[in-house]
Amino acid sequence: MNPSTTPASIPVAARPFEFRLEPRRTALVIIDMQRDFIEPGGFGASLGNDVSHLAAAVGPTRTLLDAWRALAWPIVHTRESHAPDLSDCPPAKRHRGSPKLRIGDAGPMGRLLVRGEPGCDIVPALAPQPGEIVIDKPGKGAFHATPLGAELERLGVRQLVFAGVTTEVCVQTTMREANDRGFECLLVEEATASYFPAFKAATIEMIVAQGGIVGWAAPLASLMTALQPQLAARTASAA
Ligand code: C5J
Repeated sequence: MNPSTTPASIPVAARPFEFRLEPRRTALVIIDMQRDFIEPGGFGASLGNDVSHLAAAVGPTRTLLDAWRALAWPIVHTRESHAPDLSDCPPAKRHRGSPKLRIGDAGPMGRLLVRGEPGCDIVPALAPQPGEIVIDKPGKGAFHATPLGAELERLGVRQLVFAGVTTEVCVQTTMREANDRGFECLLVEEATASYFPAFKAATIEMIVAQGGIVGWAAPLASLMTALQPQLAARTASAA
């Protein structure tokens, strides 16, 4: 699509009311789609979770990723991860509870949540491509102790479309951080998942309650329908 004919905003049917997506100023933020959360033998499983609940979010997230890549709009991937010496892992985080394995312990996919280990990688279907931003975050929120805010400012981004896991932990924490920093945030419902389906549902309700106190939520189909003219124009201009 000729940039001069790109609309200033694209209406997306969402809750609690229409989200007006601003082309090129909206980044896709994919939270922690790492093997350590999604596959058996990782950090999520070490906490006693049924990791099979998270697989459902991979396909819808890939649909979003393909769309953002086709449109050449900004893409951010995050990884909850720690330095090999665990210097960025607060003892209060590492020693919480009584998991089978703790952060930094060796499991079947390497040391849990440690950068460079196989389990810390993003699942192959969603692997970052050159030019996409990858944020390693020691906390649950992606703004805490990371360059994410500076990267988004550099790109002139003011809206964030969210996918990833888990809905009520790192996705929600990051949405709340972003909301407090003045970003408009849209969560794509099928592209997020929790080990506890009831927590996912409750989180979506919390986000959209009180007139969108944290942001908006929309089904994947709403967003893809809204983006269709942009995607068709891209395909036509590439042909
Ligand atoms: C958790 C995350 N659940 N990515 N991390 O510990 O949500």
